Amino acid sequence: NNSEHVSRGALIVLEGLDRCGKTTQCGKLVSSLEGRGLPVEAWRFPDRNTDIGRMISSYLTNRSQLDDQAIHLLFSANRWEKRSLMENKLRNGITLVVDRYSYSGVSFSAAKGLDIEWCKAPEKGLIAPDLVVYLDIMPEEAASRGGYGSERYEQLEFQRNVAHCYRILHDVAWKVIDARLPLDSIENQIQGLALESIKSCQKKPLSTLWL
Ligand code: Z5A
Repeated sequence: NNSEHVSRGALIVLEGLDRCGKTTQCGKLVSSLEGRGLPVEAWRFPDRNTDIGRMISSYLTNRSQLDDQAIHLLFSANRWEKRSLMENKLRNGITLVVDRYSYSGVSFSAAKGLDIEWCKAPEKGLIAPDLVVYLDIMPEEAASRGGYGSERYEQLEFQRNVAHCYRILHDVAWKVIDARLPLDSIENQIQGLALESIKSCQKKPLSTLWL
């Protein structure tokens, strides 16, 4: 472990409603950072490859039922089971570009009517992102992109509630980008923000979320 000799990587999170373009933009950002020779990895939550992730996937595809509180804690546990690996990667200089994080966790559960503070509690102490990019889109517009599949949350009315909860969580450090802009324009904006964050986080220690 040579982590004491390398600058740490940045934790970069993309958030937004379903179909806002997060997955597309995470891919573009990772390629462009790789192209600059920067160490970077693409991550996403839920990570469906673990035992907990498989339980989440089964719930999302309506193959199992769980109480709202139970699924909330599983989503959170799925982040906790990855926390130490994330820390190792960041300390070893690798930037992580993450498609959804705790903000999705809280917004999607609070959208069902769970208390927002209750929803935040299990997220406290996870690694805080250095940059949160919110791809802003009206639920109606996201729905019109088509491809709402058959997963549990892919319904317009529910996405409206999620948008409302994201607005409550919204903090001044978030960078909000209009998700209706052309792909290239969004890509360029995110790239600029990411490079700035990678540079500035080198002087900052890792910090914890919501503590
Ligand atoms: N969830 C939760 O409840 N709790 C948690 O803690 C977490 C998640 C982490 C699964 O997530 C569900 O889990 C999710 C939240 C909940 N439910 N919902 N809804 P997921 O990450 O597996 O699935 P997703 O986030 O819904 O991914 P997605 O459907 O792939 O959406 P996306 O990544 O935001 O969009 P995209 O695939 O990049 O783009 C969508 C389409 O729009 C595609 O055809 C693009 O070509 C097009 N697109 C993209 N950008 C543009 C622009 N700029 N203009 C025009 N068209 C565009």
